Amino acid sequence: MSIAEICNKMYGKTIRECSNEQVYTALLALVKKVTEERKEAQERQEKENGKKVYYISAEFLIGKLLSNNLINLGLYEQISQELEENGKNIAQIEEAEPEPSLGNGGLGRLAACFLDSIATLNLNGDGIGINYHLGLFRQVFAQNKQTEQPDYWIQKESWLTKTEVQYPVQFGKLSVMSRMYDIDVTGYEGRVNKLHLFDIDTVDEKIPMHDGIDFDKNAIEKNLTLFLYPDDSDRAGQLLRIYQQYFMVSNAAQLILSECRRKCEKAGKTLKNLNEFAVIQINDTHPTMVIPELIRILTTQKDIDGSVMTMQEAAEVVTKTCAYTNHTILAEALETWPLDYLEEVVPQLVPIIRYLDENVRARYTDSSVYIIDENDRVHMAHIDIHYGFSVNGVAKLHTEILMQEELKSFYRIYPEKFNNKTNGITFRRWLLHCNQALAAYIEELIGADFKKEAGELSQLIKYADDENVIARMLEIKAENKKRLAAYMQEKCGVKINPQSVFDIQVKRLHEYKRQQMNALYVIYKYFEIKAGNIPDTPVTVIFGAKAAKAYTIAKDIIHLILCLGELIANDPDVSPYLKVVMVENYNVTMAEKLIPACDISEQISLASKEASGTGNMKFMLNGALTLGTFDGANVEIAQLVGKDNIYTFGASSDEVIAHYKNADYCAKDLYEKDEMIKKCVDFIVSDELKQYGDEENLSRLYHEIISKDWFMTLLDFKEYIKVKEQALADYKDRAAWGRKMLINTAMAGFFSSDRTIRQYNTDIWKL
Ligand code: F55
Repeated sequence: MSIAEICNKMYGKTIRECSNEQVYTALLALVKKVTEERKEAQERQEKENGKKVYYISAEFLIGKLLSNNLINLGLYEQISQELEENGKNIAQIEEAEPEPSLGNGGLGRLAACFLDSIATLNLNGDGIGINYHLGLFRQVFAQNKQTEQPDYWIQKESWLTKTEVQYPVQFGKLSVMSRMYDIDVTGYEGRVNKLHLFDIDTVDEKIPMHDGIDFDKNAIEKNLTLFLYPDDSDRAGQLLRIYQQYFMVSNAAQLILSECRRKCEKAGKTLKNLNEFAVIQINDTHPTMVIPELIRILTTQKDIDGSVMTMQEAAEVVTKTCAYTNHTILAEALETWPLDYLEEVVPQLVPIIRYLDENVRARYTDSSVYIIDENDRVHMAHIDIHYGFSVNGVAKLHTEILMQEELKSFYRIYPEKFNNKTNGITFRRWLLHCNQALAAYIEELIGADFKKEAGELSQLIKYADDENVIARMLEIKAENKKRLAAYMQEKCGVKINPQSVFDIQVKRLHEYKRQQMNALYVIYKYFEIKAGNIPDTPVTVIFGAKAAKAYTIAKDIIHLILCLGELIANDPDVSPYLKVVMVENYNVTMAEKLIPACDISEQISLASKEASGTGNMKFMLNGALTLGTFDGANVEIAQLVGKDNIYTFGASSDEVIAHYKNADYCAKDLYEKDEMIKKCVDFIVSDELKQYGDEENLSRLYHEIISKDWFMTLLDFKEYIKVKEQALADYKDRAAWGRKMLINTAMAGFFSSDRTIRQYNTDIWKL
């Protein structure tokens, strides 16, 4: 069916007469129908007897799906042409689609890229997660501060399909009935898989955010799937999170076991062979309770042959089925739940967790590998490592640090379980869709193979010294910058100069990611310009970041950036040369607009702290040059492009780790002994800046930096300035810069999530 027919059927109108919203809804119907047909064809072909990967994750930051699905189904060209012929524009239709905000940041977005690649590689694999009614909050700035608003992303017509699948989930004091919703995951010229999102029918969306959440029986039923990770700084918040996690994994376990029972029966086997039919990838520790939950079910319900497994048998089967991915080495981010919280929410798991812990204690004397510690806290990652067959980090350096530092006692016991899987991104969304001009030009140069085989991008290298190619690359970048400027003007009412250097730092706000160091650079540059050192090319520093609602210092950093933006905009001496913008409500959709327009990609985390980063890969692919520390996947980017095509600086991870071990880092010393550092940091609490902001927030941040600076901003600050100034100076030589851009795009093939998923499959899943 054509769009015209659907518009006619749904609204009795022509495409031209329909609103963008109506056309969007018509396209939603069309894509769903095509996907349905593909699924049916797929089901006719395959017997569904093989092994399947279940990617369980509390977050799937899938972004808008219309264009993505059209591209993957091979319909994009045709549809955008039909729309064009009828006075509509696909980009404007896309504006009508709400973005599902089912993730915080990198971890959730990674899960979404992985689903795309699993389907593209024709692997049988589904995602399992939670259907949060209000995903992550919508960020709204008021008085130069972040406020959090509810984001009602689910509309009457959406990509969600309500299914008849329901499972009972038993908590300590109540039981609920779940409902499964599905979103089809289309592969690029590949199969259709599913994202299963569990929900309950009783959620009450009308509960106002500020009412606080009451944890009686009724409230859980109303709140369970309402928010994505509500503030967990108090007991109530943490309990809700355990409720959500168990809800997710109990549904996952029931779904997986019901699918596997069917397959086992057909094959004349029992659930003792579970690992021949299923492999479960545990995305960080949020789904870890799937391990005790599976053991619980396998030791209480009858197997196909009527037998019931012993604890030991069940633990063995589950260990062969589960694999764990670690995404952080920040100690404060490693989940440990107090045993009495688990006792309250999931008492049925406690004897199993105790059994698993006793087993560990019987085998090992090193108390650092126990599951339950001396304070009766349950270390979730320890369950995964003992009772899973694979432990992976997400970049070479990260995995190295896991093995040598954070998890070294585990690495000693289980060296064979540890492996690295450097993250990746889907090139469909992060090149073909978000940068259509560049994708088309690459196709002109090297053909279309790179769309399926990202490694083919390396063929671009042969044009590294071709002036015309470089000129065209620069032209495409300039067009993308103009488009972003127009978009920001229209949507946010901010004017940015498309001739300026676009220096962009977009990612969650965290002290370790050091947005505060970039803000200090802005202060430095402000002084420079005031002193008459006018930059050759104006600079636009763009930030985008949400801070967790209860993360005070992170919110203070946002306040600093917004105040600086206002102060500079109001200063006619400086504003022609320097502009600071913080985009509101940074999300996947905004990323798709910012990344193709970027010149300098800020990846400035304190070495050893950013497990991988994936924004760094998106920027590189789109021809931005990285300004970064030797952290996470930056290390691998630097190796690939070579030192002339990246701007690196800062203390190494070894140095940083040594500082922590020796407790010898002192921010105060650096602040007092260096006049320039002192001048920049003091500006945070200057009268000039306070005009635009709040004394309390600014002085709290100031004191944090001079007295604590846990992530060593001042350690790297001077070198950061130096290298950033070098990058800005290099920008002037457009041809040389364009060559660096081309090399970055050419070498980005390694960071395709197709490569990552092939490695997961070869080394871990073995589908
Ligand atoms: C979300 C919820 C909790 Cl409770 C803890 C962490 C998160 C989260 O969003 N983590 C996250 O995004 N981690 C990031 O994962 C990426 C994908 O592996 C990495 O690239 C990135 O370095 C890491 O910080």
